[in-house]
Amino acid sequence: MDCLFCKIIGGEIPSAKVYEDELVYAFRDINPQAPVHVLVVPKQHIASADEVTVDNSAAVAAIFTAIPKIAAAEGLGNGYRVITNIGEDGCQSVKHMHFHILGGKKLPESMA
Ligand code: DGP
Repeated sequence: MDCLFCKIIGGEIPSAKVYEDELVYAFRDINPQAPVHVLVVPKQHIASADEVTVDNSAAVAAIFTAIPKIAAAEGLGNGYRVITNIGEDGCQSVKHMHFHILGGKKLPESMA
């Protein structure tokens, strides 16, 4: 499968890793939109959050267990935002589910 984030997880494409466990990989976004901008992805290829099922939902639980650890390590004690884009209207550019952690400043109130 020709998937950019699968290649990053596999080390074929370099990334600035910030966290890894059995199910989860997290790395800095190449085009940061806030002082802290980390992408958290399942090691298993899941195309988007719209593809989550009871059979693969352990990956989502693992991601949301990792997120507070990453946020603490990044110094985001004052708050942060977690976003996942889905499909065409959601402007998802990479078809491997990922959660953006954005923080390090007061974020805009508007989300859309
Ligand atoms: P989205 O638009 O939600 O699909 O977000 C995809 C993000 O992936 C976007 O913020 C930029 C980031 N990105 C794309 N290619 C690379 C890459 O090769 N390395 C890293 N670190 N991030 C990438």
